[in-house]
Amino acid sequence: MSAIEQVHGRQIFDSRGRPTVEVEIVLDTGAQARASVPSGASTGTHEAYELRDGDQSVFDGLGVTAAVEHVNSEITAALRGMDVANQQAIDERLRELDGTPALSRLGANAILGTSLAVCRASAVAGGLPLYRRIAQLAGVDEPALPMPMVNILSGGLHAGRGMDVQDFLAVPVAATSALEAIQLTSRVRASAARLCAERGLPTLLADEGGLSPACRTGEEALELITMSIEAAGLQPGTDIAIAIDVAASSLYDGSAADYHLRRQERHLNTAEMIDMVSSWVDNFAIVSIEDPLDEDDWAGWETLTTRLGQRVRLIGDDLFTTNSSRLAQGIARGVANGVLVKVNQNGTLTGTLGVVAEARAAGYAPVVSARSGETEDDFLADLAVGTAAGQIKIGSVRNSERLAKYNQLVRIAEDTTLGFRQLPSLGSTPLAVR
Ligand code: 2PG
Ligand code: MG
Repeated sequence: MSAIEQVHGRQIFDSRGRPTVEVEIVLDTGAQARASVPSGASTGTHEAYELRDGDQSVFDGLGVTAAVEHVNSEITAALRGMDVANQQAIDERLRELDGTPALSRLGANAILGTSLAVCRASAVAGGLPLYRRIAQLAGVDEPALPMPMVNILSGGLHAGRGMDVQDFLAVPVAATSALEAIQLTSRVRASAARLCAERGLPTLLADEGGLSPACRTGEEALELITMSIEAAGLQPGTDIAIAIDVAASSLYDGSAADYHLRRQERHLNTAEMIDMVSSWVDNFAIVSIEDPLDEDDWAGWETLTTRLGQRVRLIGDDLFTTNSSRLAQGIARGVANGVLVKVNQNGTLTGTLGVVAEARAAGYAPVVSARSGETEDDFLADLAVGTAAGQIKIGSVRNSERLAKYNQLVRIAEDTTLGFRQLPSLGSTPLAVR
């Protein structure tokens, strides 16, 4: 047994320069490990609670000194002496200590940083690569490298609302290895940048390293990404498929009960949103759509899933917020067929692994995902491999906080016993479309 001797928190800074929590675990053997916490911009209402100081005179209220203080006082006192190998007991202890459903007392950021650092420390103590340790905890016999979905064009809250839809991503369905996946999507990103430059569109980077060409409509962006795939000498659908994250909760206007597409000055109701998204699926090589409707529009999601659920992967992000009871509700209502997995939406590693297992048991594809605000921590790469999730969403192949994760996948791929996940099919329908 290796006992926890100290849990030490500190305030560091994420890829948007905003404060975030980093936690360092020290074991009685002297071994140490640390982890840090990501942060979203298009956050779901039902996410675990990110504790911010709120003092507007310091970092616009975004400081996390209270959360850090909780790590350095209550959390370290509660965990001191516990066996670092007992992740589940530690995560339960953290939840009990907090005592609120959304972890709002101590802060989900304080708790998650601790939970992830504990996992890393237990990998160090056990002499295991992190992905092997996660596989042990997840009960996964065959860890596997994931298929990435790579951000090419960005809008929404990641790009000053320059486009209404948040993400257009490339999925390298023809890739047979993680390295080839990175190489193929890099070609698409490079040709998208070339096309933007030729058309006089901006090529500066959005929050996740994608381009934000300010297309007025979803169709324009889909045409641009399709042309980028072709200009890279690749075939849309068979080499590179397209994924979309509409992030529709950030378009939804609760008082008017409609979706506001600001770039076109159009307001759509749920049925019109479903029609729009369906026409995209008819006309472009789309394999998955995330959050095409608002996080609480359950009835709309039911209609949408009946209409498109056999043709594309419908992924709930703000809808499920990596939360067991919301996912259970979705499964019971036949809503969506995929779930985005974000550790900080849940708050603990054990809770996150539970969501992955529940998704898998119901035939929902898990997609392990970064946030728009990230640090150099590469935990996510090991999480995707260790859970054999099948898919990972990190952002674009730009910016060190993104590349940290891609580079970790490259390192993990040196373990030649690991397989690489092709895109899972939907029933009998292969997901690469044309
Ligand atoms: C999303 C994520 C990552 P954010 O919506 O899926 O792209 O964005 O971290 O801002 O919620
Ligand atoms: Mg999303």
